[in-house]
Amino acid sequence: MRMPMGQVRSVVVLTGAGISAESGVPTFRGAGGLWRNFRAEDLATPEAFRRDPGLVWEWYNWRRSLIGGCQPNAAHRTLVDMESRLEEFTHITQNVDGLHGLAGSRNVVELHGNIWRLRCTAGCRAPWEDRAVPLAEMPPHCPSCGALARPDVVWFGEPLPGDALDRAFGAVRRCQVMLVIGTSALVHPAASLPLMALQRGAHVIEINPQPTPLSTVVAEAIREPAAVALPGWWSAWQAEGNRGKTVTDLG
Ligand code: BV8
Repeated sequence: MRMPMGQVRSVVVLTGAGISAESGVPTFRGAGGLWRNFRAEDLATPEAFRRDPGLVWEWYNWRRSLIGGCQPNAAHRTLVDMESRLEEFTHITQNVDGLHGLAGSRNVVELHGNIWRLRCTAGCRAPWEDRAVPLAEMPPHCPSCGALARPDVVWFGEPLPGDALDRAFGAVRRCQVMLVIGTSALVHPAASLPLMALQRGAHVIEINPQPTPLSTVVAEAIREPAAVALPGWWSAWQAEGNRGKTVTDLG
């Protein structure tokens, strides 16, 4: 079913680990995924960190070294172009790899935090960026008060940042089109965003080489890798006269 081009005023994009796959960042649940070697419950939880902060930091230090060598791909770059041309465009990501920012996306809603930011476990100060690979100190400590530092990411069982969730839900309520790119749609509450968009009558498009729980309910399921499908989709959108215009311009 084709998208109602003329009625589009607001576009939302939700990305998951799959958009970074072609940059060489392992996904969480796919073949060779990050979780394959570790159970998420063992490492990405506050309990795991309390039990063995050194082990959890070893995992994050390893992931940072993996991601540190990766560059954004054509899908990341296409989202930068969309952000610059679409009047109402909200980019939401579950990813913590920072590749959207590296590609040049300026206004990304990071639902699960960012692996390049650390925060003080005593809460004495705001989170800070540390891109050192490997980390200078293991495990790292707060430069202000000396307490143990933690990755500034959302672990399982932890609430998502309220401001990020508010922005995400607000944008989904307003959108006519939502692109869901590279996510298994299993992790909540992020996975509820496409369902909310569908309930409100938005045209939801999934880009994923594999089927997900969303595949049977979205308007379009594009079974291709993001770095191939998204540039093509965006070119077709612009060719059909939606050169970054909203419905008021299109008449
Ligand atoms: C919370 C940061 C409450 C850390 C991450 C039962 C039902 C519903 C919910 C739950 C439940 N049981 C427990 C829960 C809650 C839980 C949850 O959802 N669990 C799931 C597993 C069932 N959620 C939480 O705990 C959340 N918090 O609920 O708090 C609360 C409220 C108030 C007070 C206290 C508590 C927190 C969730 C956040 C967890 N943190 N990451 C870190 O990364 O170290 S989640 C982690 O998974 C990443 O952020 C990742 O992005 C995210 C989702 O995974 P995906 O991005 O989808 O990646 P995945 O590998 O799964 O899929 C990749 C896809 O890409 C695949 O489909 C593949 O086919 C596709 N692909 C591959 N190559 C390509 C491609 N696509 C396109 N192109 C390609 N080339």
